[in-house]
Amino acid sequence: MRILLIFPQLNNLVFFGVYEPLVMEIFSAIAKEEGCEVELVDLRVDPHGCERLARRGFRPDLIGLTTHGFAEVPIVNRCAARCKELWPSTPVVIGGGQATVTPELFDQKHIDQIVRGPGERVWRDLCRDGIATGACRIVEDPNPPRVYSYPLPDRGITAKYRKHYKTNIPHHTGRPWGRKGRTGFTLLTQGCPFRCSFCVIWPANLGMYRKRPIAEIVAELKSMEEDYIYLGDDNTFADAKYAGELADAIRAAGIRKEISSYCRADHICKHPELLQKWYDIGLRYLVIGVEAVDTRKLAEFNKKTDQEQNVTALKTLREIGIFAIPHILITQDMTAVEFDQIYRFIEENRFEYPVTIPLTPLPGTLDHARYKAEGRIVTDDLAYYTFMYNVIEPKVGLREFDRLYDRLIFRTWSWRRFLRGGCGELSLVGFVKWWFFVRALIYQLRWKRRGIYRAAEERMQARAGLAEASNVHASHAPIDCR
Ligand code: B12
Ligand code: SF4
Repeated sequence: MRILLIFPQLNNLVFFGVYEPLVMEIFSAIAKEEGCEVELVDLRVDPHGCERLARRGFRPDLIGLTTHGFAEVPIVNRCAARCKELWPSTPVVIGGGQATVTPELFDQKHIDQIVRGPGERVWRDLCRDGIATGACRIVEDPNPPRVYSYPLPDRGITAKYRKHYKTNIPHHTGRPWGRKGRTGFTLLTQGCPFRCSFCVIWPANLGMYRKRPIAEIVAELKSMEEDYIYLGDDNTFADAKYAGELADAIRAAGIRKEISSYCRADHICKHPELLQKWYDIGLRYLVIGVEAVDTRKLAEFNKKTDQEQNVTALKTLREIGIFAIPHILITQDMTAVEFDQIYRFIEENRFEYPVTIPLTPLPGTLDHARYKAEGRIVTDDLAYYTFMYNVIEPKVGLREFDRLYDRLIFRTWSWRRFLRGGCGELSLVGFVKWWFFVRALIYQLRWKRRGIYRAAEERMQARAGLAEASNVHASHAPIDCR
């Protein structure tokens, strides 16, 4: 079979870089093992790639498309429709986290099969047996393997785009290894054993947490030419024994890379020696899900951590020499005082790259179900679900919330913080870049937020209309004489 793999464009300004389409490299390797011929188009860097292939006379027998996130749903639908224009008789199959949580949002007219959850085995079967035609089917692997195993990703298929895959975050840290540039991307695990209320990872992976065989990871890291590796896992260190053995194997193989990954605060507190071990083999950046700066809120998120663990984990990372990139959720119940608390936390901890995200209720999460039931979601417009906008009715009102949020960002990237030494090891050049960048970003957000305010006004009018109608209805309602 001739297979076409497509990675869609993303719906947003992605300021931290473009990472290789790993899932497509994995699927290319599987397809080739099954004797297929494979072409890949990464629409992020090659927007007219499909048209070019069609002009060249390329006719695929099967098209595989991945879905990334909620904000990409219309993009994926447009892409599937375009594929059907170019190749009307070729089946289109989609899969990925978003296909898993909201298969119903995808355009079943132009999509022949939607795969939910882990897809490596389903994909192999498709490459081997082809796809049954007829109405769109939603399928999932009935018995996904407990171990997440796949062949060495086919990085030859992305060689033509390779120069574009790099991180944009300038590591102007003054450290010898600090630089920006070419980035490799891989995974050690898939999914997460925890159940945080705001998080889409566990629904997107059907609740599973799967680890890759250590030998497979070592072979892959060895084969990767980049010195800087992004581990896109969600919870790399959940199994400390496994993570420890993996670090030992990486060291024994003589692999030396600069690594960034993700970790929970409690794992760091329980196993500081594990983080030291990973530092020794190159772990330098760790996104840590701080989420909130008080324990009550962490309990509301079902995060299963507390503020003391947050503080201890950050201290441990500093001592080891790993850069902590904290992710902090800005929730809609926050008052001005709580915004100040977040700022103080950022300043006290001297973070180089703090990330403050308005809580975004993604479909599939517990939070989405909750806010939907409470009628507090202001807009369902997917363009606002990129972790940059507030789409829930806040306690202090929409415009005031946004004002407080912008103020937090401006204070975070203020000369005051930098000159007081509050930006850690961030260099002057690095700071200046961020200073300009966040200002441009906030002005762009302000422009786009007008759509949210309009949606909120329409909702208010609709509510007022409904209330009026029900009053009229009540005054004309026949008296119940029973
Ligand atoms: C890598 C990544 C990116 C990359 C982009 C993708 C890339 N390769 O370059 C970068 C870093 C640029 C990025 C950016 C963002 N991302 Co992102 N990203 C991820 C991440 C960490 C990994 C995805 C991935 O490639 N996994 C590797 C593959 C192998 O695994 P997989 O996708 O699960 O695939 C398996 C199955 O799903 C299935 N499958 C997948 N595709 C297909 C296709 C077919 C045909 C079949 C049969 C099966 C199948 O089979 C595979 C094997 O089992 C995920 C989190 C995660 N761990 O999933 C977040 C994630 C997808 N990103 C997310 C977000 C929000 C963003 C940002 C908006 C964040 C921000 N504010 O800047 C940005 C911007 C994106 C935008 N809208 O503009 C959210 C999406 C939430 C949602 N549902 O909307 C996620 C889930 C993170 C999170 N914790 O919430 N991201
Ligand atoms: S936020 Fe982190 S720990 Fe919580 S469920 Fe998501 S990936 Fe797991």
